[in-house]
Formats: sequence, structure tokens, C-alpha cells
Amino acid sequence: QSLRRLLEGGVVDGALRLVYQPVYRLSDQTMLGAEALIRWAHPHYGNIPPPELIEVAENNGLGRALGEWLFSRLQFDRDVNRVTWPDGMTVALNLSPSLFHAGLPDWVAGQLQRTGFRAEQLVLEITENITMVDFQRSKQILEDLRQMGIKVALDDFGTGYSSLSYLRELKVDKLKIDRSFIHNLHEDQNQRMFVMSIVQLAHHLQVQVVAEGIECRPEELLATELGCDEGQGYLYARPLEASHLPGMWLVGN
Ligand code: G
Ligand code: G
Ligand code: MN
Ligand code: NA
Repeated sequence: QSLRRLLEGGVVDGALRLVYQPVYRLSDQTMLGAEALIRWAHPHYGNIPPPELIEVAENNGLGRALGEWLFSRLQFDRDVNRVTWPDGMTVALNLSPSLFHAGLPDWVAGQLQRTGFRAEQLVLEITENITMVDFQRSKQILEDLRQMGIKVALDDFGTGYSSLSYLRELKVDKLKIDRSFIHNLHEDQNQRMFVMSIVQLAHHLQVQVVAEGIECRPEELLATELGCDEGQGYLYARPLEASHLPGMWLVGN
């Protein structure tokens, strides 16, 4: 049961599936959407961690196949598993490095058309390191995506090699502060200073800030006080099976 066979075999095989983690507005706990996260339950090796799955895909020239599978599975979950996306709710997808090239905007447009999602529903998450490979080209790709109405988020922010000043040039909608900075926020003054500085700079640039990995009330309280706009984490919800997501729209709002 290779990854290639699973990807080429379509979306019905449950060994490869998506789970969805809700994202909330911190000021009033309104649910804003969900992040789709891939899961691979291997019959012999058990659950393969996503980073390993991504590496296998990238090393075997399956980056694009994986991307197409993601959109197909979103469509499948929507149409067959009834994961409806109410107006205004967004779905965030993590992009594999090999998809991040000049052809990305056209490729995404094709996927949207094929699967019947609208650009406004989509958030694309990319890590800051991917954008550092060719900064000028990355700027153009992000501009093109946003021109199409797609939102772009910088994922795992704070763990990469970029400097803060590059945020000024790279136009994104959101910045997701890595969960290592949110963990025990109430117990670490340095982390609080870091988060506060990021929020100030981001807001100055009209960029929204998402706090990842909120696990307890004190972390939530501080993330909110420090000005983070959105939050995601086990305190609110773990990544959920598709069938459990629609119920969350109601609970959250
Ligand atoms: O879901 P989990 O916390 O185990 O994810 C671990 C890492 O794998 C995260 O950094 C996440 O961004 C990444 N990841 C999860 N799903 C996908 C996916 O569908 N595509 C890519 N490229 N990365 C993913
Ligand atoms: O890098 P990225 O943001 O895509 O990673 C998302 C991953 O983080 C998901 O796979 C999810 O399992 C994990 N995650 C989400 N919320 C929490 C949390 O509150 N605590 C921890 N430890 N991990 C979380
Ligand atoms: Mn992510
Ligand atoms: Na992250």
C-alpha cells in the first residue's frame, strides 16, 4: 500500500483522509473556518506523521498528486460526507513545497474550478522558509493568489529563517505564530514579548495574527490580551473527523 497507489487510487480509501481543526476569532469565540490536516493510517506502520508523508511525497515526485488529492478529498468530504461550508467559513490547506512555483496560481485556479470551491473560501498556508528560496518570485506568486481572492497565511511563523522586515514586502493575510511560542505563554516573559512584537508589527501591516496550539485558558487569555486575532488549539477542538465538523458550526456560533 504505497502512497502513490493511495493518491492515484482516489479519495475513497480511508487509509488516507483529512481531519479538520476549527479556527476561532478570539474576541468573541466565533468559528471562522477550519484547517484541513492530512492523516495516513498505514496497515503495517500505523499512523504516519504528516511531515514524513510530505517527505515521501516530495521525494517521489508526488507533490502535485498530493495537492490534487487534497482538493479531491475536500470535495468528497463536502459532497459525500456532508461537510458543508457555511457562507464566510474558510478552509485552510497546507501547501507542499514543490507546489510553490510560478505555476501555482494557475494550478489552484484549476483545482477550484474542478472541485467547485470558491477562491474566497480558501486559505493557503505556506511556511516562511518556502518563500525564502526565491523571494522575488514568491512575492509575485502571493500577489497573484491574493489577486484571485485567495487568502494566504504564513504558517509556523517564528521558527524559520526570515527576518521580520521581510513581512513588510511579502504581502500575506495572516501570520500563524508557531505553537512553540504559545505553549506556556503565561509562564514565559520572553514569549510574551515575542508575541507582542509580532502582533504590533503585523497589525501595522494589516496582517491578522493567529495563535496556534492554544491548550489552556491562561494561554488563551494572554494570546487575546496580546492582540492575537484568531486562535486554534486543543482547548477549542482537536483535529476532527469530517463527520464531526458540521456540528461545530452550530456549537461555535
Ligand atoms: O496535523 P499535524 O499537527 O500532525 O501536522 C503536522 C505538520 O504537517 C504540520 O506542520 C502541518 O502543517 C503539516 N501538514 C498537515 N497536513 C498537511 C497537508 O495536507 N499538506 C502538507 N503539505 N502539510 C500538512
Ligand atoms: O504547522 P501546522 O500549523 O500546520 O500544524 C498543525 C498541527 O498542530 C496539527 O497537526 C495539529 O495536530 C497540531 N495541533 C493543533 N492544535 C494543537 C495544540 O493545541 N497542541 C498541540 N501540541 N498540537 C496542536
Ligand atoms: Mn498549518
Ligand atoms: Na504551525
